[in-house]
Amino acid sequence: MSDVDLTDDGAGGNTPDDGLNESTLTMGVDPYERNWMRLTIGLLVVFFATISVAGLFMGFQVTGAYTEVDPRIVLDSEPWSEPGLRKLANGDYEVYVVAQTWSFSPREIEVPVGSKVTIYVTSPDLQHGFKITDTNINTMVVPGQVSKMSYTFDTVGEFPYICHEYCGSGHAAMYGTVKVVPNDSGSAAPDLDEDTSSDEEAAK
Ligand SMILES: [Cu+2]
Repeated sequence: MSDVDLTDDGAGGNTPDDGLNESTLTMGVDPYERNWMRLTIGLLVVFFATISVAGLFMGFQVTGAYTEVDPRIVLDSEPWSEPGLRKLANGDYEVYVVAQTWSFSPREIEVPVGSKVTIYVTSPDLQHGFKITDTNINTMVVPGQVSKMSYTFDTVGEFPYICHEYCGSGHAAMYGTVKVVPNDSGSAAPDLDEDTSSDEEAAK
């Protein structure tokens, strides 16, 4: 079987029944190879477009380390000594979540529908994961680093969160729930115990 000589000057070499004479070669590239090149370049364009749209318009971002903490003492100091939900304003909350073997603290986060929640997560021991179902909240939790993410909960319901980095025998027990409740009181301020205390603290 004769090989295709891509440096062939057309003066000879290919026999007519190769189907690879000079008229079927563009810039000396075999038609099949040319199609694979097109497919490859097309896929690169699709991947680039996918990442661009997700990053620029859908809020998918690499979660960088928001700040660094000392994992050996992080739980001894504010705000990590009292993880949980804090109200910043109507419809605007922040929550500090500690992921450790083998639980999340807090285990339940309750906010009224429409609330924007900024989440800070850290770990004092091992590497864990933090993923809230049906949202784009999904990060690794690395000891010594604080991951920060925001999400607006627009639908009433329960959104379980889980650890998705295997962290030992109790890994499967690492879960919790975001409860998004109807904002039915008329006033935008929900009656949450944490909110009252944080409001008082904020007023000081
Ligand atoms: Cu885990």
